[in-house]
Amino acid sequence: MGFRKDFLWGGATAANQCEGGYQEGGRGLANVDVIPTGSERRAIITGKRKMTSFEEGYYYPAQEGIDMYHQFKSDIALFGEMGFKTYRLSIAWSRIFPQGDELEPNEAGLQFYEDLFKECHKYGIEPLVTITHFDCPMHLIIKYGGWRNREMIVFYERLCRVLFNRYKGLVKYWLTFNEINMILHAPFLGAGIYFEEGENEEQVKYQAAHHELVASALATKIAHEVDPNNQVGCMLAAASYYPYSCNPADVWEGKNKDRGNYFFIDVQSRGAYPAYALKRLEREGIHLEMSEEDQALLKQHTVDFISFSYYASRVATADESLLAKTAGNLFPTVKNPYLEASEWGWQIDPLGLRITMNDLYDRYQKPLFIVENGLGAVDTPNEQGEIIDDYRIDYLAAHIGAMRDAVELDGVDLLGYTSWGCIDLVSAGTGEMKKRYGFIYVDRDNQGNGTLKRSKKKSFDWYKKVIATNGEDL
Ligand code: P53
Repeated sequence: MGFRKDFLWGGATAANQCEGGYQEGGRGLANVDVIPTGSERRAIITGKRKMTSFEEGYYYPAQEGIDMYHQFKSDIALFGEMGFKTYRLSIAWSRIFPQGDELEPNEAGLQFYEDLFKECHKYGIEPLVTITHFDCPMHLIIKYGGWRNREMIVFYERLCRVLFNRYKGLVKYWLTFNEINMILHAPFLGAGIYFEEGENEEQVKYQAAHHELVASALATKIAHEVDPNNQVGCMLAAASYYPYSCNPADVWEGKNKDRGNYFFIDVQSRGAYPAYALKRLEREGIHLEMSEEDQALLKQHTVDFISFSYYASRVATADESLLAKTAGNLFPTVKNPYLEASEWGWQIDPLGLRITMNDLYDRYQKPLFIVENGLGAVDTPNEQGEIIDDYRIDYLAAHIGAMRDAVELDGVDLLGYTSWGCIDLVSAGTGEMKKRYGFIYVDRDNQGNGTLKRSKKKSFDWYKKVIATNGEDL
């Protein structure tokens, strides 16, 4: 009963939110570097406001992140102390190919990750590597237009070949694109795309998505060729939509909203564009350049497992007047009157995780991997300087409990769980430091002040116990 014996407990980060060192080791500039905090952030990540270099008067939190580039050894030691079996991290593409279109990789960048992976193995930690978590070399955006351009597949393939060959034996678990559906909601952050006046944005986004889907299949093919032990996953920003009411129009809306996200995984896991998507694209006058070779590749090289993030469930309605009452986040949702929300308006719904797991497992019948989940909250040290984050423990205990139900009671096959931001890092949505997810506190504020010193929160020992008991003692 319970979780597998080899269940992969751990935590997750992304290069752009923790590494910093943006000019170190020959690293090139990336989209994530030039995204500032503040009121224009949303317009920038959604591709409406173009920012392609540093501008006067803005603060760019990714430049230094939490300085993990320099502190990864002591940070990984702390993960080891908690008993992590896995650590999810991402590769900063522009460390490996600073411009993106070079023929030869940058050795300093490759060495950095090699050292990092070796450090993980010292503690028996299996790296889980996201090949791209939102970042794209800036040169590829300026010269080629990011993922809107088919050439990107060539550059991504080159990156993948280098990674799979260099890290053979060090890395076994790979994710091709973080939250691949984010391309629809934050195209500059997700895929290096900004829009030109008057262009058909949906056309651009779906063509770019097609390029990513083909690149993902190609990566899966190469990963398996280089090492048959490699396991490749897709990654979805998941959470099922609930219909706001039993009005069939709301139910239908919910189903279509879900399909808007499943579309990507349907292609990556089942190997073809689903009928509903082809019909919708046709109806909306979106024409995709898609060759027979593309279709064969998609068919033959489907993913080994389904990974996803889950923070909050979503609500769909056909009633336009309710849609105005959105509750935080980049995903359109109506406020759910039955749920409490976080300080950032993300609704807290542990059962929703079990529902989402069941939906995904019913649909794909492949092992699942929860690679992000957690509570973004303000942590205030007490007089002794400790962080007593019982709210975080409550959130995680409830979600891990629901995940255990999905495994024990529903029979879902789950490979592992990595909580998001196991060490405090920069928020992707807002660029803030004060939206914290970690078991480890980092002394740094929204303006970039602070010593960067690490300290354990109350949840540190709690998670250590959860791992030691394989999720029995929450
Ligand atoms: P933050 C929303 C906005 C941006 C990225 O988000 C997101 C989401 C949530 O669906 O996706 C993931 O930092 C992402 C992480 C991110 C995390 O959610 O805005 O993969 O990079 O940090 C949490 O609180």
